[in-house]
Amino acid sequence: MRTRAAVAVQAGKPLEIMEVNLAGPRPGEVMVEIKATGICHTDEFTLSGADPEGLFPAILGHEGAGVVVEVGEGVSSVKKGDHVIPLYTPECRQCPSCLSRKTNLCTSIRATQGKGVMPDGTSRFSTLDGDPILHYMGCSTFSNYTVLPEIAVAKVREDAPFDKICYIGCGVTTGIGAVINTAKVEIGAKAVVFGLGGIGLNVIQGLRLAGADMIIGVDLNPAKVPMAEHFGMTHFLNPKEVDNVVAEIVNMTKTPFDQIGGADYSFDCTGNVKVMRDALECTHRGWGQSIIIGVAPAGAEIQTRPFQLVTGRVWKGTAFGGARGRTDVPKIVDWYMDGKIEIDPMITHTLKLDEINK
Ligand code: AHE
Repeated sequence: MRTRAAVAVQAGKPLEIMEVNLAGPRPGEVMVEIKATGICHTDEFTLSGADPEGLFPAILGHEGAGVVVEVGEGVSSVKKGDHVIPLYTPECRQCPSCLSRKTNLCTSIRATQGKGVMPDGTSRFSTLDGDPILHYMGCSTFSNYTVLPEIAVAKVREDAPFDKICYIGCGVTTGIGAVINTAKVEIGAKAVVFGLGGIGLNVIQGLRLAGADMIIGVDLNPAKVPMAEHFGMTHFLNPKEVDNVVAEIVNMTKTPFDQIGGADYSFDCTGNVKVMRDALECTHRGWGQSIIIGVAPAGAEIQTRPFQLVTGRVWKGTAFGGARGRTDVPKIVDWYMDGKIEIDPMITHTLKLDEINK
């Protein structure tokens, strides 16, 4: 069939809207009509050419929602008409990673996914001249229709609005999941969120959901304060206004019973490796945990004194918020529909596919 898509023809160039060919789903695959998609910083990271896994031409996009229109042979978990959210972290429930119960990072198709192809090594997209166009993160949601492996779609309730729940395909799950799955934040905790963009806001609402007492937001842009406070930030810190961010946070988190100070948890939502160091070092001696979420530039490395870890601090990372997509994403859609979490205030712009480069 033919479909319209925003194609990343080459690194550093705007996406090109064009008609492309899309082959039907092969065994174990499904075709989805994408009803809405978000644009994530990671799409931009890849388009810029900075992503070592970036391959072109490709159809980007990994934060979508839509309807199954066709299923390939052997597909049993979804059927035509089902509402789904594509998963860039699939859940096969059979690979050593899924079976370990220690990680959400299913590895059954990650190798082919990183090459921009379906599990059989071929692409379903091509130009009208027949030249292959690569998939992206196994999703390619910047297309009116796409094909994904069955294990890379989460079936969700049909009364949820596509233009809101598409955000659960990445940002919402990544931020909230980092709190509840990766850090496992407890009631009463003191936490710090570095970077008050979409991921940071979702970390903040995850912290509020988890019952954190203190949620310190750190950002260079004070204009982000109102939205962060709306989602639950209790204190704001602008690094430009203090001499030493780490010392400031340590002092802010001291209590009459704890004159050592330091956050119980911190989250990096910036991708800046210098901020990641501050995020680690502002956590509490003995038990502080710092969770890296932000995508750092290719080749960038983190640094700290080993003593920071020797004295009990833990540095962790998280992808897709530690969520098992087919199991957890439907629940997060329910949380949104039941009013436990908010998405609507974060949807600041709605564009047509043709406006995607705006
Ligand atoms: N291809 C990049 C990896 C970029 C990266 O770290 N991606 C994050 C965020 S994706 C959604 O925004 C991630 O979770 N990746 C999981 C995965 O399996 O890649 C590079 O640097 O190589």
